[in-house]
Amino acid sequence: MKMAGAQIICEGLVKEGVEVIFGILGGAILPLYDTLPKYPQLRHILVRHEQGAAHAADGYARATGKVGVCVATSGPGATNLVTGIANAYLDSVPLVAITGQVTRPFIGKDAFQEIDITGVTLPITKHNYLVRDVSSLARIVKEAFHIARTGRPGPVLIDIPRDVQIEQAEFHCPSKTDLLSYKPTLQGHPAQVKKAAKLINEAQHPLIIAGRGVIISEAYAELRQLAEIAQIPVITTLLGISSFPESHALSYGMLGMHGMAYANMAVDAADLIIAIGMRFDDRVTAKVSAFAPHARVIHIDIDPAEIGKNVRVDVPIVGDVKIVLDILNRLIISVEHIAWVQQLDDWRREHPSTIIRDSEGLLPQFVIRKIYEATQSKAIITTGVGQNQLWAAQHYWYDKPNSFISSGGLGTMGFGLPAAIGAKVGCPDSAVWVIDGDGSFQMTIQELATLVQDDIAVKVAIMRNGYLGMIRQWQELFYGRRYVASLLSSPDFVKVAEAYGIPALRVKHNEEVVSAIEQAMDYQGPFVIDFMIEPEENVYPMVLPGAALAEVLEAPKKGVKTWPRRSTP
Ligand SMILES: Cc1ncc(C[n+]2csc(CCOP(=O)(O)OP(=O)(O)O)c2C)c(N)n1
Ligand SMILES: [Mg+2]
Repeated sequence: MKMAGAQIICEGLVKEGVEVIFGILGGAILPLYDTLPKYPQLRHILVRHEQGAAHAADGYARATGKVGVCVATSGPGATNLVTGIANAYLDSVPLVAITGQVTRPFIGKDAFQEIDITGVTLPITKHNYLVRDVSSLARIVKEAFHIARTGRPGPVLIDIPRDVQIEQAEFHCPSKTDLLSYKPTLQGHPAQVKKAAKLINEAQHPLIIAGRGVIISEAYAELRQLAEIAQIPVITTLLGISSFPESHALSYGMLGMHGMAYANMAVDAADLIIAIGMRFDDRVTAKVSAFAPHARVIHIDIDPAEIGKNVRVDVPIVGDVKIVLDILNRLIISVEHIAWVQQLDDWRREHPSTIIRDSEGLLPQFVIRKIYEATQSKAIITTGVGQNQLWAAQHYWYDKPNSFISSGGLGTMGFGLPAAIGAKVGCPDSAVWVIDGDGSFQMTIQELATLVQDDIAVKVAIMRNGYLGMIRQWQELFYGRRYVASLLSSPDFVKVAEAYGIPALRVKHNEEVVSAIEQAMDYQGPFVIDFMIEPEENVYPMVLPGAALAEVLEAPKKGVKTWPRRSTP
């Protein structure tokens, strides 16, 4: 049966199991929008800025494991997606971005709202297409989803001229996608897996570093099994948070620039690093030449390009984390590393890292801890970028798999709110909180309207310090406290929220925190809380740029109060 290109796109989306698309319309994508009412199974969520569409699709994809879909018109609509696409690219998030393009005869003529978006996004997409022939559209949509979700996931963009959306063709979709030059390796090489098992079985001080690959591969049980069989301590990257329950006795938190001191010390002392689905980002390794100086390194990753990129690797295993661990675990001998685990526990006692000092003023760490307690570690947390993000990583303890959604690779301010929209739409039964900065929040604040129009019950906790805080922290530490352009005014967020039709509270004192959180949770719809936190609070621990992981700066120790990190030990 013949159908218009726009209908072919919708048929393709339905076949791929798409349920939600985030977007904003415009002239070049009108034929697609005009067709949407024929497909009520495709829920469209109108955002207020295309960056919001891309981040919402990203949050949706991370929270559900499905492919997120965003749609924009040509020119400015397409370029507004760019930051969101780059964000998904760096964090390996499966996304399909559909953009309208000017009609084929106008391509290359600097037509109204013409931008070469496939050119622009070439380095930040896993693959992209400009569709010149309507008869290839069904195949391309299928391929795009296949590429986005398989192997190392990533964003794929399909740019579709308006006349291609209108032109008719037979709907012919191949039953299978077979791309000669694209065959991700899923099975780890058996000899390499054996070598890895031998190293693990011989190690005295083994340490697992879990990354987002564990979450993407849903290898929670396999990771836990490996850790438990051989009693191996587990630390995570920022994006690996919630790949392993943080209340587990073998969990030692996040490593890296703002990681736990004891996690960084463990890397320094380990004789074997088992790096799983992570990519040795510079925020993780700190000074590369001093990274894990006593350790052999096993690196399991689905992307061969990651092997040996930043850190020398003794046993590379290219494959899907879940499949590799499943085989590896069968070769691991059950042992206990009593002295080693004891050593980490001692370090954790001596360098608690998540202490919250007594303070008259409202501390962000305290607020986040209270959100953690109130939600009982069951919420999905998304974040802005900056201090708020690191406090959210450090002071909420993630037990629920895949419950921390944050912009790691690109570090995109403004990610939190739209990502939460996507997460809540994808997981309506989960509580979803954004822990945001006052600067980050203002970058995509307009998405409050999306919460209202589509009745999305996201709870927003703004850590208002009146600064671009992380930048101010760097100015304090490295630029002689010269706070050039980091002092940040903000509107009255309570009034702003109310203007959008969202109830909101301002919290200035410790005693008000719990009741405000409870009010937000009791309310059925979206809710905003403006927490007026101590303006010059810093994020610690911190590894200074250029320093080794083990040279970690800890929070000042005076008048501290410690919260027990976990029941055991
Ligand atoms: C889009 C974007 N622009 C600039 C930066 C650089 N940057 C990193 S953190 C930060 C400050 C963030 O301020 P805020 O959201 O208030 O968070 P805080 O650190 O105060 O918690 C800035 C400007 C960035 N990461 N992203
Ligand atoms: Mg701030």
